[in-house]
Amino acid sequence: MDYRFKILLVGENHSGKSSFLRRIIKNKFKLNYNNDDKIKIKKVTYLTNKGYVTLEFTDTIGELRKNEEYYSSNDSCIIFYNTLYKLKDNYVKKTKESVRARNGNIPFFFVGTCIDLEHKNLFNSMINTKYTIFYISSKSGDGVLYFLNYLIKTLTNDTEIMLNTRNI
Ligand SMILES: Nc1nc2c(ncn2[C@@H]2O[C@H](COP(=O)(O)OP(=O)(O)OP(=O)(O)O)[C@@H](O)[C@H]2O)c(=O)[nH]1
Ligand SMILES: [Mg+2]
Repeated sequence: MDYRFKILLVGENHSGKSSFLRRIIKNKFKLNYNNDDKIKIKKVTYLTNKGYVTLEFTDTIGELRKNEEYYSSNDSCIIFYNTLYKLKDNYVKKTKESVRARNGNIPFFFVGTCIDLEHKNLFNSMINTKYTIFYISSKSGDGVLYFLNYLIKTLTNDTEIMLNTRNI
């Protein structure tokens, strides 16, 4: 059986949304920052042990208001934040309200990026009992495959589905 899901990526400027996509689509990483000024739709199809899974991502830009027209008909939403900073409760609350108003009760995922960087806040930001956070580095690829498998298992509601790829 083949699957198709629409996934909304949100998160403040510099939170690592586009880098995550570059890693999972091209298996590449770029250190220089492109301040995205346009929303981009990117698709990727993976082979799994249960058929093909196509993920269609909407890569938004920092400001919530500019993105609102893209906020509907998604199957899931991923909230990104850079682990150099804290994931702000207020931001999560506002984003969830806005996304839920247009998509109903879709699953949310929290991704903390830049875990390859050494910084004193990382330990603190990992003690977060409110949300389950997936920690990744788009630079090294650490945590990315684990998160993708989890995402696909949740969306397909199939605990046995696994990506066939070794490229991530
Ligand atoms: N070291 C390291 N740098 C990262 C990682 N992820 C992203 N970056 C860097 O952080 C900066 C911002 O990443 P982007 O992926 O462009 O962030 P964004 O969320 O798409 O930002 P906007 O498009 O402005 O909303 C870039 O310079 C990336 O190279 C990571 O896991 N590790
Ligand atoms: Mg971007």
